[in-house]
Amino acid sequence: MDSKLVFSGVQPTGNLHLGNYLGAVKRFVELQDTNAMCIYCLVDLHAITNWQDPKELRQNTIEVTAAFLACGLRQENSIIFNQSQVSTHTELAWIFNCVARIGWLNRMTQFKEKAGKNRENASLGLYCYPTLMAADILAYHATHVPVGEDQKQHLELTRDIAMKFNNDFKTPGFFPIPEPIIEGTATRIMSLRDGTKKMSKSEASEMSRINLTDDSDSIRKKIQKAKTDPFEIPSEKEELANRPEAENLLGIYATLADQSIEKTLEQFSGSDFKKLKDELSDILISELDPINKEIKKLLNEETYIVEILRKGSDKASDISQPILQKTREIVGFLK
Ligand code: AQP
Repeated sequence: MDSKLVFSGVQPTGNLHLGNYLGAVKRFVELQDTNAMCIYCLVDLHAITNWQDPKELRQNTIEVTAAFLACGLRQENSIIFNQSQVSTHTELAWIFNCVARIGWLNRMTQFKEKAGKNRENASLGLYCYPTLMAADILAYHATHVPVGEDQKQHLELTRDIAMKFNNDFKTPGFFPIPEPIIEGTATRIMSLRDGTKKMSKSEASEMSRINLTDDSDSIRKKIQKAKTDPFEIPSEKEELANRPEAENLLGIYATLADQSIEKTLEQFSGSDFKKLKDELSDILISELDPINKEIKKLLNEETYIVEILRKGSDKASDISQPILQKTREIVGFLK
């Protein structure tokens, strides 16, 4: 086992989409297959920062776990668990609420985007989401965090919290300063309907995203209807500036074909979008079809999934409880 300790989480707020898969879960599987210790969490406490129907939250937790397994995560190699089943996260989050500064939280762009104009009516949980995320990561002394580009600012806040805690309590190095892993051509997959917006579970239009549960016909239909522009595919990367939809589709193709954007442009330059869309549909279907079939199979095995989460939560508690106890001592709480 190498010295890396990897932690990341996904909200069980709906079906995972291509952005979650390429930006996060596929990376999780690659890291699992190195020698690093990997801990992956279904962050249901984060999910409830926006109201969730209780039945749907439960079902989504099962479904996203099934998607994790179908993508290749294995309980033998990674700890897979459910955040609300491990109380360390909320206890540490409270301590971090007292370390983080309001000014830091006020700068978080995701809160501004998600709260929108009706900020006064957003939940307090949505506002302090990043301190809970810091607790998720630091409760395990995680050193590396694979995430999509949208989580970069929250990771920086986690680093600031770790540094301030270590400094305030004169415990240098107690919390490691975690490194984000935001790499590759798929750190920000954009909506199929608007290349300036990220692909997201909460976007109203189903046509804006490819879900891991989509069958081949829906994948083909969504790609055929994806927004494009009237120009042909260029030969140079620079010519993609101001063509966000073209850049997005080519980026997805490049990632799935495991090749550079330059090589992808060479392959498609001078052709219209039909050729790109046809080949993109084919490559997407060959990647996602086995995952889709496996998710369906696993959804018939709910007891097995619930058991994986329970065992994972026990292992996660075993690692994070001693770190919480040490943190309590450092802060000055009685045993
Ligand atoms: N479009 C994306 N491209 C690349 N990576 C992405 N991620 C999310 N969207 C993209 C990454 O997926 C991981 C899990 O995300 P999440 O479910 O915890 O929350 P999110 O980022 O808020 O995802 P959504 O789909 O956009 O949900 P809503 O609509 O509820 O906000 C993270 O590592 C994230 O970076």
